[in-house]
Amino acid sequence: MDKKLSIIGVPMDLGQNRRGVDMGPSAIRYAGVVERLEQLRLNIEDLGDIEISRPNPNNDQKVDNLRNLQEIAEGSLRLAEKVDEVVQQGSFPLVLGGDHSIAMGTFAGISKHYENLGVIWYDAHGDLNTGDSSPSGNIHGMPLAVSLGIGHEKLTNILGYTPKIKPENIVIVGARSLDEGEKELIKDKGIKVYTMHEVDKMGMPTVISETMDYLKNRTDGVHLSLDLDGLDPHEAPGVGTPVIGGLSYRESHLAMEMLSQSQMITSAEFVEVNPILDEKNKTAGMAVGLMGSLLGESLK
Ligand code: HAR
Ligand code: MN
Ligand code: MN
Ligand code: MN
Repeated sequence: MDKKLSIIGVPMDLGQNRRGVDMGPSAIRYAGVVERLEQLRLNIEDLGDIEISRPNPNNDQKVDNLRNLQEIAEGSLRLAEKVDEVVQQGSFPLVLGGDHSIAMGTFAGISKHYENLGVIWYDAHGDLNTGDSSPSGNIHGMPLAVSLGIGHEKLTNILGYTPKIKPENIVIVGARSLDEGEKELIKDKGIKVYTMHEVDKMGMPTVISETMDYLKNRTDGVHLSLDLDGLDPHEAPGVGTPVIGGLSYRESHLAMEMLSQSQMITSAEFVEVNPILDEKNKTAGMAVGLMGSLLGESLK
């Protein structure tokens, strides 16, 4: 039997300030994700989109420096329940964002099925803020902290358990914009980080080999959370918080191929595609290209 894969769209844009990232799942579908993955002898089902409610646009809904807390917590729970179901059925969850706040729901649904879920956080940012440390109040800058059990209880306790992830099971790749509070947390918790400095010095092949060696013996599943702003905005302009000096498409493509060959990846999400800021849907197209490589496409 072909391997089963379930696509779940999350039209979430409440975790940040710029509208448009809610159309990410449509843009990725329009770029041909289903057709592309069907060529890999995968048994694909597209489960459509999770319902995300609209907050009142006339007031800035901030609780404890957490913008749109209630709507994000509710949407995350719906996503978590769907992801949980998919994993239970033995299918590979492929989650399409939406902003990165959706990772809280994805982790909640996946991690209950693993003792030691590993995470590769491919991102320009650490997303390790709390309401106290966040400069913006944007929850898309917090999901990794939340998954460690650090943050508002409405977020840390999605599906009724916390923490979702242990700090020693996380590897961040591509970081180049970390806030002071995030740097402290990284030191405190001993989180493994390959910033752009290390990627440039060591090269992507070494970074990914080391990442796989590091996670191999300590985890029983590995989730890839890929934020398209990890890529350089000259190549991938369709993101809400671009940071110059990023990863190239070629480096990223190679990283996906190496991860594919390792057969270690058990779930994935691709987030922060914003078609309004994009050029002719090319960032969504890159996301689809990276998904193809991650899931087994080869060049010969
Ligand atoms: N660190 C900043 C903040 O917390 C910017 C976060 C941007 N996050 C994302 N996800 N785009 O990586 O506000
Ligand atoms: Mn992110
Ligand atoms: Mn980011
Ligand atoms: Mn460089």
